[in-house]
Amino acid sequence: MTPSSSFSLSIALFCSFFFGLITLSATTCLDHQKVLLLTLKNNLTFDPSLSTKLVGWNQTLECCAWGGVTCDETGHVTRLDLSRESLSGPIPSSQNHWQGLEKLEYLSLGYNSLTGSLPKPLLTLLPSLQDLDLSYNRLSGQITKDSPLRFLRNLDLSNNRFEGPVPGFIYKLAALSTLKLSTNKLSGRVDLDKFSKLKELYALDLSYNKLSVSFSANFSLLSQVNSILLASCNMQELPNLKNQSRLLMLDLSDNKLRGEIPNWIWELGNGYLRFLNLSHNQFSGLQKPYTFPFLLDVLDLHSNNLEGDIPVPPRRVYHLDYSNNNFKTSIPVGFGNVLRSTLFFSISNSHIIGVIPESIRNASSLRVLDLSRNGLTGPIPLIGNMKDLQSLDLSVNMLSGSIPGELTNLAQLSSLNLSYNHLSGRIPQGLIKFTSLAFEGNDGLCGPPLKKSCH
Ligand SMILES: *[C@@H]1O[C@H](CO)[C@@H](O)[C@H](O)[C@H]1NC(C)=O
Ligand SMILES: *[C@@H]1O[C@H](CO)[C@@H](O)[C@H](O)[C@H]1NC(C)=O
Ligand SMILES: *[C@@H]1O[C@H](CO)[C@@H](O)[C@H](O)[C@H]1NC(C)=O
Ligand SMILES: *[C@@H]1O[C@H](CO)[C@@H](O)[C@H](O)[C@H]1NC(C)=O
Ligand SMILES: *[C@@H]1O[C@H](CO)[C@@H](O)[C@H](O)[C@H]1NC(C)=O
Ligand SMILES: *[C@@H]1O[C@H](CO)[C@@H](O)[C@H](O)[C@H]1NC(C)=O
Ligand SMILES: CC(=O)N[C@H]1CO[C@H](CO)[C@@H](O)[C@@H]1O
Repeated sequence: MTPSSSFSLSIALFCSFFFGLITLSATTCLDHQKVLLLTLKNNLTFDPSLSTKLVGWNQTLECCAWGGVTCDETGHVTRLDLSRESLSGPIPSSQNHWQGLEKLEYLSLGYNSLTGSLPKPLLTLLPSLQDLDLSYNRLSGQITKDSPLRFLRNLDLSNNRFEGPVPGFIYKLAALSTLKLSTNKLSGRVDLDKFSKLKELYALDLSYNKLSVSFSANFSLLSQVNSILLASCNMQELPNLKNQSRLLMLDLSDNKLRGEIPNWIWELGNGYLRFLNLSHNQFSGLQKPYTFPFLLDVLDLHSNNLEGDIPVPPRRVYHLDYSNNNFKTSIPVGFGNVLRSTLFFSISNSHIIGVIPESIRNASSLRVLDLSRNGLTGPIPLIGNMKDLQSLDLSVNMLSGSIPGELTNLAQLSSLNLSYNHLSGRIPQGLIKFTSLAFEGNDGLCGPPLKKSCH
């Protein structure tokens, strides 16, 4: 490219940018779009004192400038965001409210208190719709069986009360990228194989319904899938996910999975897995050898039947839940040294024995530490340096010795439970703000808040 041609190119770019701006700011909404929106407003129930967008829709202002409304350069409404607008009652269901919004690409009515069913016009009369978000409402009834919305990319109906089967039209939405149906009352069988035809699928969430999810032996989703959330889906077996090389989030909690956690699971996403929830299953252990992915920051294995060595987590983990298992081993000596950036650690009720390793002191970012209901022995370690600790539960163990005065340094501590151990001596002055329930069941402890005085 010669200097002069690149110069004229920049002029051209500059002009188109400049005039683009002018047309954008000069956009006025078309009369019929304004009439449609005002009719919609008149038929929506909302609390004017809580509304920030709808409340300002009126004749005096130009409708493309109304809160929650975006138009294209021809004055057609393209985006309508009425989330968190204190809407209640049913979604207007007459054709007249929706027909004519033919350029609408994005519609959100999420985080309101809408009731009633999903009006058919939403799925049939908005030919350009790409994103539909009705999450966090109280919508009920069945989801319409079919829909011609060929361009739909993101559908979020989560956190409502929808019932009946997952509608068949979903598997025909060729552009579907994100599907969230979690926390509803959907029922029936879902064959995961049907999702493998969706070439654009990126995130799938069917959790917390009454669904029974199954799949064939050669099942595989497209490799770009990034998030698979199938909690409470009555799954008896692990699907083969070995090919999911982009997976960042996997939730298979509250299913009926058993046996060893296969070691391929740690290789999902090519080592980029960030979130794994396998809690509330019947897993008995981790298949060896295994290497946790370095980037894993949430690992939830609670309420399984894990036995044997306590797995040493990767160093970035900030939420680690091993509670309600059956380890019957002791916490490895250097365990605290890998929890340096961990905020939450629980291994409550997991048949842990031995002493609490001194290295726990190095887990100094912890906000919650729960080692309750185990067979731990020895002293309470020195953890006065955990300046963010809010909750410490060491109850129902066999810990002995006196309560370290250091505990009074924990300025953020709002919940403490040392009850039912073999602790002795005077309760440090700084801890008397906690009730006697935090200390009961230790025969050797004395002084306030306990009634027993020290001699
Ligand atoms: C119309 O809405 C604007 C912005 O919310 C407000 O300032 C104005 O007072 C309203 N006009 C009428 C007639 O309600
Ligand atoms: C799985 O295998 C069956 C037959 O064994 C075949 O009909 C089906 O198309 C396969 N599915 C996929 C996703 O490859
Ligand atoms: C995984 O991907 C490879 C390569 O793309 C393919 O050959 C193989 O059949 C896939 N495995 C499954 C179970 O789909
Ligand atoms: C893991 O799943 C369980 C059950 O579905 C849920 O209660 C828990 O909050 C999840 N854990 C995380 C860290 O999200
Ligand atoms: C805590 O961390 C420090 C600094 O990394 C290290 O020197 C020390 O040995 C650790 N403490 C324990 C008990 O492992
Ligand atoms: C401490 O744990 C014991 C045993 O689980 C329980 O009875 C008690 O209420 C708890 N105390 C507090 C203050 O939470
Ligand atoms: C169903 C319903 O409430 N329809 C009303 C919608 O708003 C228009 C006025 O804009 C009324 O005429 C309808 O009765």
